[in-house]
Amino acid sequence: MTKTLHHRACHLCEAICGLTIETTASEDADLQITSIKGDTQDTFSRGHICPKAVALQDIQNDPDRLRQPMRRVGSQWQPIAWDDAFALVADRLSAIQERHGQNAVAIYQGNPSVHNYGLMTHSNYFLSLLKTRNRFSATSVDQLPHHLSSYLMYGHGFLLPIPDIDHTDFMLILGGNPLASNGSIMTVPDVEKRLKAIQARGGKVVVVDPRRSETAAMADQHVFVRPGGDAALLFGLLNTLFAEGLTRDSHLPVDGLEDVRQAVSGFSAEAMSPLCSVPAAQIRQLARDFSSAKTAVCYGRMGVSTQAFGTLCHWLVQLINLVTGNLDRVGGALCTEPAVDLVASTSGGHFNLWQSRVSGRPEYGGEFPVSALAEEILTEGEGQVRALVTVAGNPVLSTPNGRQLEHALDGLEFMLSIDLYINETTRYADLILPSTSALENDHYDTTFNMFAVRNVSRFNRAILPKPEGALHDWEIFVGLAQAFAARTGKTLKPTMPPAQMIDFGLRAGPYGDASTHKLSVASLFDHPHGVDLGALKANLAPRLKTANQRVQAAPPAILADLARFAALQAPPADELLMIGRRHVRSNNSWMHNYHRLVKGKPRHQLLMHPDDLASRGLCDGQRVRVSSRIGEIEVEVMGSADMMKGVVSLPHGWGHARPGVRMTIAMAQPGSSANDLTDERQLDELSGNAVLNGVPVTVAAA
Ligand SMILES: Nc1nc2c(c(=O)[nH]1)N[C@H]1C(S)=C(S)[C@@H](COP(=O)(O)OP(=O)(O)OC[C@H]3O[C@@H](n4cnc5c(=O)[nH]c(N)nc54)[C@H](O)[C@@H]3O)O[C@H]1N2
Ligand SMILES: Nc1nc2c(c(=O)[nH]1)N[C@H]1C(S)=C(S)[C@@H](COP(=O)(O)OP(=O)(O)OC[C@H]3O[C@@H](n4cnc5c(=O)[nH]c(N)nc54)[C@H](O)[C@@H]3O)O[C@H]1N2
Ligand code: SF4
Ligand SMILES: [Mo]
Repeated sequence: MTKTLHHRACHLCEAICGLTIETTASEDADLQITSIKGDTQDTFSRGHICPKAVALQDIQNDPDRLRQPMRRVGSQWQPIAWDDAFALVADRLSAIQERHGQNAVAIYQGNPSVHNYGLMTHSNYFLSLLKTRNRFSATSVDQLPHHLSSYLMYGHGFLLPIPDIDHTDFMLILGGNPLASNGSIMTVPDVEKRLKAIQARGGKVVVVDPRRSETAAMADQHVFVRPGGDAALLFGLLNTLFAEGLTRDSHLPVDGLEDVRQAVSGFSAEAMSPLCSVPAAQIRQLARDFSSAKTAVCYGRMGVSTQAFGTLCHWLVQLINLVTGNLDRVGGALCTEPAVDLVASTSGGHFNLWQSRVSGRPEYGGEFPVSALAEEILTEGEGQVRALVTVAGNPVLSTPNGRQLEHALDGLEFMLSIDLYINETTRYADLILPSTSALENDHYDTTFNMFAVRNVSRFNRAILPKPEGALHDWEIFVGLAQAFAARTGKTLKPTMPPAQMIDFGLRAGPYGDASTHKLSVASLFDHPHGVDLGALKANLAPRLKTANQRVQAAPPAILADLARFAALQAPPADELLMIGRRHVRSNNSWMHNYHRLVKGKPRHQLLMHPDDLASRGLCDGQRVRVSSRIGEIEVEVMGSADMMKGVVSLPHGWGHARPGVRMTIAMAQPGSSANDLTDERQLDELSGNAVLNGVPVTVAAA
């Protein structure tokens, strides 16, 4: 028996923790993973991991995980050879496009598309050949408002200032629960340690959340906010900063600040308080505390992007950092300078250059909001979607009105899924193409190094051999592109493996050959624990991509959205709003099939304040029916004094009891899908991002 230790990162979530993985080889068995631990020598994560990393071995060994292409014949799945599968896709998609036009094929790209470098580097090699405008992704159920506000203010959707968590004296968190999520658009392994360090150096952490989340519980102050009320709270803060003279000049070149001051002049803390259910005095004090801290940073995440004023929220977050002098400042919010720099190598983006066929929703970066996907399939007429390609996504469980989407998928002429499982979405596919598993694949994180709280770099080598007959995601896209090009007579540009692309990116980047660090893929091989490229620094001014290289504080598209906000009414007294929740042992919809993560008591109950239970005559542990405009589900309710009154919390990604799913462990403890309640018509109208938090519901005994 030979034991070997490997060092590479986990890339299941954004924290990219370093792992030490032991494999054991013996003569009579395949190479086995015998232990997964945090890598204490990792320059960035310093030994931190969460329970999901240990489950990497369960993904590897899961008998339900697909290991060869599968074709659906009636209700049966049959293996099919790769070349036959590629030819089938080329035939079906090209025939549909010949008959109905290019837009008749739609694309949905899910979350792992940014967690797996082969999907990052090569999906467009195939997908761009389809030349369809019907592109969708998980971005519009997530961080679209971050990109849009950055694009409009700084000229590039990836110029996302990150909290300088290691140097700040005051961290104001709205709608993020990094203790469960491990941080998002803030790549920060061991976030708990770093938050405690703020407190240890005499600083403060304040959390704004309708639930006393795990992060709120460790914070110095927790502010309950009505779901969807954050724009009002943030307006109240900004107004107070101006009105009480609490602003500080910025070193950045800025246009439009006077327009902002005027635009928010009516939004006093007193006027905003009824809309967010935060007392005016508390809003004013928060503004004073924030501005008087030596350094401070305001950070908003999922809870504030997936709500009706998501883009206004993220614009306001930027402005609060800007007018207090904390934007582009150590201890405030800083842009990264990653070794492979997507800001330098990609165009800034575009917005609303064209609109979706049925509801006229705006494109951002060439994608429509995914809330419009089902209607594009279901609405007859010229340009109707007849075929769908899903890549690493499960929109039935992750996008609003999942039941309507299921109905739409059922009527497609052809569906291709590139995925590891037969799940709630892929069970509708005609063909599923599975890639190698994470540990059989190399990886370089082009996405999350963009958001990291330090500039770091690491190349992760595959630690298990590629099984015979298996293909990496990138090779699947190359196979599809070649077959489609051959079938349609298109010429295909040559491509190269992802590692080679990364090597070019590293050499062209700020730490590349020309500078002293001399980063390249080969040089990173010598640093299995990662390379630390230093703390974040002020760099925004020279990186601005706006036409005049100045920060645009008052983009016209955003100012135009203020009228929608101004029409907002105070909520009715009997309002009940649903929000989401994440748990550290779960990961969106697809990691419920591993016993070690789901064992113990269920974690997918509806949380409700005890007073709200009592007023409905309900008791803890009872089965309840939750209804919204679009549907109803049954779940177990759990009383929780951590909930704000008038708010219930249900995690998404559950609801595995659907016919045809092949995920044995997940199906044994299925839960119900929050997105059978979320409403595809409830949007941040400006960006088209879905409202997943603040969904009106009623709850009654089942
Ligand atoms: N109500 C509500 N809904 C939400 C959210 C919420 O908070 N509340 N959160 C939203 C957010 S932030 C997101 S990001 C979305 C996620 O939504 P999706 O991206 O649609 O869903 P996931 O559950 O991440 O599904 C990932 C899929 O990728 C497959 N997969 C995993 N690894 C690989 C790989 O390496 N290659 C390939 N080809 N496939 C792979 C898995 O089998 C799974 O089918 O959900 C959103 N939906
Ligand atoms: N364990 C685990 N980790 C994950 C994931 C996972 O599914 N599980 N998913 C990954 C993905 S795809 C993402 S995008 C990130 C998300 O990372 P986070 O944004 O940190 O994720 P959440 O835990 O959903 O935190 C959202 C918080 O917003 C609160 N909230 C809800 N509505 C409102 C509101 O109206 N206003 C305010 N102020 N707060 C509100 C919720 O109560 C919750 O505490 O997590 C990533 N990490
Ligand atoms: S926090 Fe957990 S899932 Fe995320 S990268 Fe680290 S070990 Fe992996
Ligand atoms: Mo996400």
